[in-house]
Amino acid sequence: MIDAPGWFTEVYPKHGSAFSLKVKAKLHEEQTPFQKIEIFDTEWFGKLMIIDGCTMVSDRDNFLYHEMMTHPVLYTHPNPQRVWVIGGGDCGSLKEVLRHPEVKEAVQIEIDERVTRLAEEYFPGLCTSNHDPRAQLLFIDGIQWVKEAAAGSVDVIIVDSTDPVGPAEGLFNAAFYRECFRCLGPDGILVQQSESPLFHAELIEAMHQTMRSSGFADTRSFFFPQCIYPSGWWSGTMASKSAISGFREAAAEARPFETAYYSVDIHQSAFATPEFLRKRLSAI
Ligand code: AG3
Repeated sequence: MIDAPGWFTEVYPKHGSAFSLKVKAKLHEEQTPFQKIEIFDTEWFGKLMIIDGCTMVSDRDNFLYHEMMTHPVLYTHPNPQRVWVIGGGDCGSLKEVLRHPEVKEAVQIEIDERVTRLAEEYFPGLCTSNHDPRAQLLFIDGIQWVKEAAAGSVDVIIVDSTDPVGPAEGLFNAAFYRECFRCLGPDGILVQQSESPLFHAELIEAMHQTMRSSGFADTRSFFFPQCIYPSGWWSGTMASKSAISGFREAAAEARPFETAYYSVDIHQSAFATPEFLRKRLSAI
């Protein structure tokens, strides 16, 4: 079954499960210095980008992930003017960030330029803000970038990476979080994609612990559906330099752009923590 012709399948061996999409054609395949990238045209999910065998983006459902990796954090920070997206080479997060008029500069720091070039070709809808005068696209290592950047030089850091293996592994440890902490201004917030609450609860717990021990005063996870990712249920985790006490609800309500998923209700409900995770996180 798993190798059924005409289907793309990502297998999760550890969790005895898999996810498949019916494909019409493979449009592209290349090995970059960092990873293998494949692009498919699918039956119902539109274009699909795969990196090292893992689903990254589909036309159909990427709005869930990109809206949730950007709007909750930007409406939690009191005044987000300077934003970095680490990873995020498909430019979907960058596009959502630039919908906020209060953002004055957004820097995307992607290690693999090919991800962006292929997104421009196959996912033009994600790249519509790449030429926004506030945007800067860099193709360098995000770990190096945070090491060299000036203290207090950013308000929000969004880590939009692949799973914590391969090129993204170094984005999930204390050394990286400490540099992010140093780069962030006084109310600065880091938000990072944090995998599946069902499959990776121990990773989410470890992230909270490591973020706190790296200096962050407050950490919160939020949850959203993402059917092309393992278990179909995904999360992001925020680490804030100051205590998080709610969000800019009136501004979120009056947002001057359209969303397909994010709303004030979604923002509030996304932070409700499932009991099995609350038990793990309550001691941190
Ligand atoms: N970033 C998260 C991808 C993780 C998916 N994991 C998997 N399929 N095993 C996606 C990049 C979107 N900008």
